Amino acid sequence: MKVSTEDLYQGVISGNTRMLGKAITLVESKKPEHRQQSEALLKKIMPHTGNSIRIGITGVPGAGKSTFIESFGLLAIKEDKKVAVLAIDPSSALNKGSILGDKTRMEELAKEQNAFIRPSPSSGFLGGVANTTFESMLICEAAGYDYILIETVGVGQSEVLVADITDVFLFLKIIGGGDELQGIKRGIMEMVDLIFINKVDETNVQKAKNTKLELMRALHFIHPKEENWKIPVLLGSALEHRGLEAVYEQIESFIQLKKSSGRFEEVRKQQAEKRFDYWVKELILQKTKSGNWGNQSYNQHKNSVAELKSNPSTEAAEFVQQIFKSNHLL
Ligand SMILES: Nc1nc2c(ncn2[C@@H]2O[C@H](COP(=O)(O)OP(=O)(O)OP(=O)(O)O)[C@@H](O)[C@H]2O)c(=O)[nH]1
Ligand SMILES: [Mg+2]
Repeated sequence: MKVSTEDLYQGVISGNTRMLGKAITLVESKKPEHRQQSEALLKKIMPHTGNSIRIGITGVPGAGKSTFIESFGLLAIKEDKKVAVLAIDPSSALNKGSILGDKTRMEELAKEQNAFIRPSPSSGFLGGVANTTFESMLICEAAGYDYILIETVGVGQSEVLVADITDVFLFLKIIGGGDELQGIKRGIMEMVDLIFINKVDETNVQKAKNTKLELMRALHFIHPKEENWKIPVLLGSALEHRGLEAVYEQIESFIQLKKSSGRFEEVRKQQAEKRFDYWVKELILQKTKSGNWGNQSYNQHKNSVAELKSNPSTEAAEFVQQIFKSNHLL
């Protein structure tokens, strides 16, 4: 049964998790009728958004991101905070069961009244399909969550996408394995605000300290994203709940610093601008694909590019020119 925008709105702002789930499903939907309701809902909730700390977590597959989120989430809940997790499930496009896998890994957190865990299929996150993680995050904020934790897929563009919508970007590293092995590109180091070396126990603490030194040397050559912030490299174990308090405190200090310098607001404004551009491109492309442009259809142009008969930029320029002309915009 269709739920009205008003009911969704009331449900979300009163913190009803069933309605929160429905609202997220709505913003994730690509159906035109859902898009319209989704925008109406987002418009209504807007005054209730913006009050969380948005945390992005990256690291190679298996680094312990989900385990970290669970552990960190439990700690935040102990501090009387409400925690929402938007986990991007990398393998869900291939294997539907894996969503459950990730959920199981956060089973302790999932039991908590003040936690909300939402796995999203990565098929809706990477590639040519619109990603709506930002909008899902706004809905969680309207529902009163203090921390929003977003796990990246750890491949391709997902780090950039998550870094572009969060206030703090955390990098989970495991001991050993060269930087290339861990997929650490310089670009990632430039996005990071805090590093946590995970899976540290008494058997490998010396190796972990060496890894920390290497990382600190590497950081020395990187232009810091925030002035006056020295990127902390912390050690611990997400599984055994060690070292998480220090992460929690450092995040608090980082947010304080950004707020007092005005950077917190400044970055959020820049992120909102990027998000606007993202949607303009996305919506124009969608309309362009489905629109009727006389004999100049999107598919005709795309096919001739696919057949390697013409160069993509020339074909796109001709097509766009045609659209604007047919609408008397030129
Ligand atoms: N020994 C040890 N194992 C850990 C620790 N943290 C996570 N693990 C284990 O590492 C494995 C991978 O952990 P996940 O939390 O699923 O890692 P992830 O980065 O979310 O993995 P993907 O989502 O597949 O990229 C699991 O078997 C965890 O139990 C830790 O601190 N110590
Ligand atoms: Mg995971």
